[in-house]
Amino acid sequence: MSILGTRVVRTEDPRLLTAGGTYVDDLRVPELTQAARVTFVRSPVAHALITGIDVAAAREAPGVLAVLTAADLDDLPPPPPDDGGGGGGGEAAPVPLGGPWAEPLFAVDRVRFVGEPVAMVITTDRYQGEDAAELVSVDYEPLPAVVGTDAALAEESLLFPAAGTNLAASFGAPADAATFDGCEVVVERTIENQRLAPVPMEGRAAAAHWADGKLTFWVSTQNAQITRFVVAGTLGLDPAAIRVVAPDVGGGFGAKIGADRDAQLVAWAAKHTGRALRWAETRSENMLAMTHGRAQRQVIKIGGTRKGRILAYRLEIVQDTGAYPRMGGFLPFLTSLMATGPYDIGKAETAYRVVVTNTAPISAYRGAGRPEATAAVERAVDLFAAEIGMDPADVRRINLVTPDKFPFSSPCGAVYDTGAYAEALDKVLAGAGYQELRAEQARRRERGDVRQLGLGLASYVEITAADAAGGETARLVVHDDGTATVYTGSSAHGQGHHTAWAMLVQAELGIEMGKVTVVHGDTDLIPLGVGTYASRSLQLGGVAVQKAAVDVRDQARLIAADMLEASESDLELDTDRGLWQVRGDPEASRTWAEVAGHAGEEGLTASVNYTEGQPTFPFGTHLAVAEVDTETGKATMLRHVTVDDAGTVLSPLLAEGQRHGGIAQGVAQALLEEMRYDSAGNPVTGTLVDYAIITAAELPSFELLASETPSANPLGAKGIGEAGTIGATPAAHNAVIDAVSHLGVRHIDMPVTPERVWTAISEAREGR
Ligand code: SMO
Repeated sequence: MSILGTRVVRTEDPRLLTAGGTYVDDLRVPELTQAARVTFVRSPVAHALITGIDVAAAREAPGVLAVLTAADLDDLPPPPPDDGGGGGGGEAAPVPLGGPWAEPLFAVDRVRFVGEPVAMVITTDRYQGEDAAELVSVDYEPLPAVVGTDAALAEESLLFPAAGTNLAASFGAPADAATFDGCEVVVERTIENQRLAPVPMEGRAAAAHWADGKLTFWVSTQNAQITRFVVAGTLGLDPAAIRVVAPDVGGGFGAKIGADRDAQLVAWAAKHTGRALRWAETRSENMLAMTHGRAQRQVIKIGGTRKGRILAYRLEIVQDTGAYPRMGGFLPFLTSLMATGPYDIGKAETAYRVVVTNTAPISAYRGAGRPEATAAVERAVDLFAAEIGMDPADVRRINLVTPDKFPFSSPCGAVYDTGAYAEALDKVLAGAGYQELRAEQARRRERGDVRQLGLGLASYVEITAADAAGGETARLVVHDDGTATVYTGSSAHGQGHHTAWAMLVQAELGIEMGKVTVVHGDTDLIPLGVGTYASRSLQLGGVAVQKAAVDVRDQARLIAADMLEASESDLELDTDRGLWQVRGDPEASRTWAEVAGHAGEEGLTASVNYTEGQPTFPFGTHLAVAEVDTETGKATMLRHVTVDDAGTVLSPLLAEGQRHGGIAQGVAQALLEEMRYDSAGNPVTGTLVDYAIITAAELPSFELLASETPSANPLGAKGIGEAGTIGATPAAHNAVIDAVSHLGVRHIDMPVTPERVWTAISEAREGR
């Protein structure tokens, strides 16, 4: 029986959950024994000209080996030219990354956000760095800060005067007045998808060593191979002269794609000074200077018939991309692509603008553009349902894409592969006892209870492995002791790749999981790879592993046939026992160790670069049940019931783990989290006291319902890493609003804190 689909526990956990993990700052390798410590001097102001930097006092401080600023960056290749936009792809608006928009390594003559690196102190010990950094004296001439999308668009202050605008990119057509012709009901609303901090358990960290013309760079990243090319470009080195190693990585959530400027500075400084260096940021630095996510202002407009048929939808986005147009400029492209969600809407328009502000740069964060699409359309559907007085579940069912329409070309340009959307909705409604919950809600409303019940639905579809064409690699070696090693281009940072890839090898070859070692994140061993983001691992990297295993099996069949003097066609592999045997002659068999021992010089090995994959479209429905105290505004989550269909499930335990984490993170956005700045650009939620991450105490046990609608790839798999987040946010958000909708509340922006809910109830009661 195949191990695939069975409840295998995570093989990496005994190591990761005890003292066994080796993160960048834990590395005890010979190259780093003498490593000095890096401490960054960061801008304390949001927007200012730098008129002078005096490092003399810092250079004299105890333990200081060097103090470096932009003036020392004299050994770099010239900055990228104004390419008129390099980011994005496909139909996306080009996002400028070079020319006047280029992001320097150290701030040169201007700082653009609190936390921006201005200088670096290198010391023997870490504590000395904290002291010496205080002695670096920077003269700032303050400029008016741009905070929020309105201020950016007003352009009273410009972050990049040479660009002449705060608008980095724009896309889409002006609203067409005819789009909503024929709609009996049209609802329009401006909503905020607030800025979030990724808060990985392990913050950013890097270490570097330069010797004999070769750079070794250890970094907490989702993509060692991409990082190698990024660093090569920045430092003007041949990629062959760089080895990037990602050891254990304590969470990334999109914010550790590649390597950002702080980490690249560590690599540069090691080469520049010839010293081995280490850097691991503090939690405070992480909150300020790691990229943030989301940060969209959205205008949603939805129209249809009084019987619930949605006919037209328009989504307009202003994306706050923070101080520099990094990947944040690309997010609204994905939001636009998925704007109409799982609904069959005849007319749809999207438009977006990307603006810079004096805040931390925005980048990918669990879902990267797709949660924002779902949050918008799921609010829109609920607003529409409220306007026509229909149950939101019924409005969804009427408008979901029907099974006969797949592959479905959405009006926003995506082609959804497979799906059973209404089935997912109905499964959740039945599983939750939706009608009984509505009856309970009615009773509480009738009685005028203080604690009211809210039901929040979110039906979603998302795109995973959107960049499938980039492919993923795998190399498999079976050794002559019967063990195997997988070298994967995918990159584990908590997901459980070791377990999953070993399951695939056992399923194909019958080599027990315990005998399979998985290696990732070392460019000397795996020069070619893409890494882990966009929920791409299993459907690309996993398929590559499987294909490598099939290749190895085909080779082994020839060898075993030769050894047993039988014809190939009589050879069979017993995957339960891991034995090659001759059909009808149980005595004639060979183990993997024996077969590998007879392989030629090269050994028994296969390499695959799987580039034939296509993006896939996971889908599902979430129902959140919330209780809201109408006197305090506090919402408590009572239940969360979901279908998250990610195609064929390889490892039920890993898939459930991804759903659990995703739901928790999604509910957190709805209820708790927001990274805020004051009007001068000072972060006011810069610690974990002010920035409320969610814990198990705020969450109910999740009720996860099963559903598997295979995709077309060899494993039938779609991505599951982000789906939970995508469905959970609007479900929880809608639930809280639903709990107080009978009081006249139609919308409350996220996070729906007690204060906001209480205010909304008060305003509704006063008829405002
Ligand atoms: S936000 Mo993800 O790592 O694509």
